[in-house]
Amino acid sequence: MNCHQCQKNCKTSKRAWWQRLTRKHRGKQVPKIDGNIALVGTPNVGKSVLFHKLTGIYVDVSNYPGTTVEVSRGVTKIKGHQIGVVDTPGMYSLVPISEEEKVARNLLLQESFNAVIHVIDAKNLGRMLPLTFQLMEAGLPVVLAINMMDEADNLGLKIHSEALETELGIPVILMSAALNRGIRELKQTLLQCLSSPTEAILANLEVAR
Ligand SMILES: Nc1nc2c(ncn2[C@@H]2O[C@H](COP(=O)(O)OP(=O)(O)O)[C@@H](O)[C@H]2O)c(=O)[nH]1
Ligand SMILES: [Mg+2]
Repeated sequence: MNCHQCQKNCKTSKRAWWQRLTRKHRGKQVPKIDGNIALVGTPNVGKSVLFHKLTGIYVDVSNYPGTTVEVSRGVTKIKGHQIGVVDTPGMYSLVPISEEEKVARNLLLQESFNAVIHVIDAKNLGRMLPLTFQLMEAGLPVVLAINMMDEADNLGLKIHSEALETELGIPVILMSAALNRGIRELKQTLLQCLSSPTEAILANLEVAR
């Protein structure tokens, strides 16, 4: 039996259902956002795992305008503050080659962030730090999240985060997003970024088309 053969008055029940739904959401306010952060880095470093650890399950996934590249957005709550989080597509360089890299770069250029978290793989520091420098040179408020520390530990690799912090002059956090390691420290750092927002100096970078 399909809907049109149903004995009930469908029109009435549909209206009642819609009224119930709108009543439920009436009066609810859109949460006030206290700041915005972006997750950037090459593919497979754990950006999306970290994104979900920060934001939970309620995320908005949409195509970046004019492209088929998906961008996820969510909100993280830290000590009463609501912070917008965007998970950017994988990028190797601020000089884009792929569609994904163009989208990631355009996001960084067109939106304003309190912190740009560069997520890197602890096992491949040398290969990944050049993008950190590019992001810093672009004037972005970079926080370096050295992820996959569990794997680095298993390989006997030691990373001196304090020395790196001093050398680079930016916050450095050792973490294993998949194991919830370092998430608390990262959130603490993000709170500090909220109270001292840095304006990106992007004048010398043109938006890639
Ligand atoms: N061992 C380990 N694996 C991780 C960690 N974080 C992420 N991964 C894994 O790395 C892979 C890539 O993660 P994903 O978040 O999709 O990377 P993305 O491409 O940067 O978004 C997945 O298989 C994750 O489960 C971590 O801290 N430790
Ligand atoms: Mg991802």
